[in-house]
Amino acid sequence: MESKESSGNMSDTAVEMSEKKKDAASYSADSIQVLEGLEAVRKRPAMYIGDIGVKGLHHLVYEVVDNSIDEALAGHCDTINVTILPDNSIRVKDNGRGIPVDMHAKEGRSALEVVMTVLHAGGKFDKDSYKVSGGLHGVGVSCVNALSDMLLAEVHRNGKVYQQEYSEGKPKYAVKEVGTTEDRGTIVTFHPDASIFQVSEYNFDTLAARLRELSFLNKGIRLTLVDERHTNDDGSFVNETFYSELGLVEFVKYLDGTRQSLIEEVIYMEGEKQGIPVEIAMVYNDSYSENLHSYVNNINTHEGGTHLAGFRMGLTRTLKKYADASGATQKLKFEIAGDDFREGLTAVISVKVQEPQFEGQTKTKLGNNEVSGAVNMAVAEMLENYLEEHPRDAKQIVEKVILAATARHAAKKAREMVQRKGAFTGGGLPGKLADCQSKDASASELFMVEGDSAGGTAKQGRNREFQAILPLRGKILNVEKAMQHKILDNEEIRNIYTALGVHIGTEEDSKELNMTKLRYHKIVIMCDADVDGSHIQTLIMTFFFRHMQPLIEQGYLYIATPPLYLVKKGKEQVYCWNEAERDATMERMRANNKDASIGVQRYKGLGEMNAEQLWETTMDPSRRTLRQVTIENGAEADRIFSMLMGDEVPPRREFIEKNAVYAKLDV
Ligand code: 0RA
Repeated sequence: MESKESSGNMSDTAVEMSEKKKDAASYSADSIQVLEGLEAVRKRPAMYIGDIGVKGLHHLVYEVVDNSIDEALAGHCDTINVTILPDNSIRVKDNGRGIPVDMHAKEGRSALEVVMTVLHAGGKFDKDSYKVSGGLHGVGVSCVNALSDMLLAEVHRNGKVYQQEYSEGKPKYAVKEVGTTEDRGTIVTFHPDASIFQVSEYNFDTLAARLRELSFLNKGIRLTLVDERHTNDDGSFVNETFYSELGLVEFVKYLDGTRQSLIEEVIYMEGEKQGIPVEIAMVYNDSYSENLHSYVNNINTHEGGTHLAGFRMGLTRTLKKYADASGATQKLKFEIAGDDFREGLTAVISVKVQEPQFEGQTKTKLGNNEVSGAVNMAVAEMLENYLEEHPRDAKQIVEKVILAATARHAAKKAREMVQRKGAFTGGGLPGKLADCQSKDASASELFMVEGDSAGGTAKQGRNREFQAILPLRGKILNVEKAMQHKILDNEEIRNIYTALGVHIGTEEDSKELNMTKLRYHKIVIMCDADVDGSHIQTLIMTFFFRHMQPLIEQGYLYIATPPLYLVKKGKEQVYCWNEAERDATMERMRANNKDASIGVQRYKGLGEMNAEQLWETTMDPSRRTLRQVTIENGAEADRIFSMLMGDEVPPRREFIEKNAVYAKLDV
C-alpha cells in the first residue's frame, strides 16, 4: 500500500494541457496524422495511463517492460534490464529479436517508427506472436513516447545498430543506422515529460515490487533493476535481480513468507485447459484470512472475475466431495459455506487470455465466460491428485475447513445478537461518535482519532457541518490474528462499522462489504506521531485492508498529518512537518533578528495541541495535507501486513529498521 501526498481535490481536468504548436521541423508530412493520435494522449493522459501522479509515472515503465515480456513469452528473450538513470530517465533493455526496422509498405515509414508513434500499433507485425501481456490499460509504448520529452529507441538487429529519437512522440529524424553489433535486442530510454506529470521521482521499491511480481508470473525470465541515483557502500549502484525458476510455487511461498504452513508442499498445476493457459499455486496456513491473487495476462485482477469464480467453484466442489467421502462432515448440524474452504488459503491464479474483456470500476475484472470452466476443471484435477497423494495434508485441510465453518456459525449468532441489541436501542449510531450535520456522504468526513482526549480536542476544533469524530480507545484488535467472530465481538470495530454505515452481507456465504449506506467519503486516520500512534495507525490500516478493502480502492481512506514542530520567536509561530523545515525556519528567524530567542516545541501527541491548532494544521481542508491510502501492489501489501501484524518478530524489526520512519507506512 502506498500513501500519496494530496491536498484537496486534484482532478484530471485540473491539469489539462494547453494545446502545443505542432513542431514544424517534424521530418515528414506523413506523421501529421499520427501526431493527432498522440496529441490526444497528451491532452488527456489520465484516460490512457490512469493518472498523472505517482501511479501513472510508474505505469510508463510497466508499459515498456510489457513489450519485452511479450518478446520473452514468444520465446525470443530471457533477460530484461531496467535502469533508473540519475535524472529519473528510465532505460529498458532486452535481448529479444529487436523491433523490426524495415520499411512498412503501407505507412511508408520504418516499422520501428510506426510502433513508436502509432497508438495501439504494438502487435501489427507479428501475427503469430503469442502476445498476451500488456499493461493495465494496454496502451502500448507509443503512449509512453507521447508523454516523454525525450525517448530514444535503439535496435540491435541483423548485425547493425539502428536508432531513432523522439520528443513528445514526434520523431527527430528518420530511423538511422549508427553502427554494427553482435547483440540482438531493443533498448528504450525515456524521460517523462515534466509538464504532464505532477511528480518526477521514481521509487525503487515500487518498480522492484512489479518486476518481482513479473518474475514470478513469467518463470525463467531474468529481470534486473539498477538505480543509478544511489550507490552502495562498495561504490556499486543500488540494484536487485529477480528470477524465478518455479514460478507461482515460489510466489505463494514468498507471499506466505512468515506464516505457518499447514501442508507439506505447495499445491501446483500448470497447463492448458480448453485452450487457455492456466497456472495455479496454493497453500493453507494457520491464519484466518483468505489471500487470493489473480492475474490475467500478467495484470492483477483486483476485482476478480470469471477465472476467480471458476477457481472458487472448483475448490469448493472438490474439497466438499472429499470431506463428505471421508465422513468428516457427518456430525455437522449446518452447511459448510464457500468462505470456509478458503480460510487460511493463499493462492495465485494466472491465466493468459487472447482477447480479455475487462469490466468493473477499475477495469480489473475478467468478463470472459469461457475462462470459468477452464479454471474450474484445472483446480479440481490438481486438487484431487494432491488430496489423493497426501492424505495427512488432506485431513489437516478438512479439519481447518470444519473449524472455519463452526466459527462462522458462532459469528452469525453473535451478529444476530448485535443486530437485536441494535434494534433494542433504536439501531442508532455509536454513542462515542460526534456526527456531522451534513447527510451528504460525498461532502462528509469521519476522523478516527486515537484516544478520548485527542478525540475531545478534535470535536472542539472541527467544522461540525461536515466533519464527524470517532474516538478510538487504545489499540484496536489485531485482526491479523483473530477469527471472524472475535472481530465482530470487538466493540471498537463494531463502532467503526456502524459509524461508517457499512455492513457485511447477511448471506450465508458472503463476506462482501455492503457500502450502499456509506456515510462518509473521506475517512481519516488521525494518530499521534510517536511509536504507539504509528502502531495504532498500522492496526487500523490492517483492519481496512483485510475487511474494508473496497473503501480503500474507492480512494476513501486517508491519513492525517499533524505537524511535528512549532517554532516560535516573539509573536511569530511556524508549524513544521519535518526536521528540514524546522531547521530552515530557525535559520530564517535567526537571520531576521539575531537577539530574540527561538523556541522549538516538539509535538509528541495530538493532545499537545489545542483545538484551534489542530484545526488549522491538520483538519482545515484549505490548509491540511491528507495522505491518501492506495494499494499499489496487492500481493506485496498482503505480505507486509501479515508480516507486520504476525507472530514473528525478527522480520518485522528488520522491516521497521529498513523503513526507519515510524510515522510513515508506505507499503
Ligand atoms: C514485432 C516483431 C518482432 C519483434 C518485436 C515486435 C519486438 C518488439 C519489442 C518491444 C520491446 N522489445 C521488443 N522486441 C521485439 C520481430 C519479428 C521478426 O524478427 O521476425
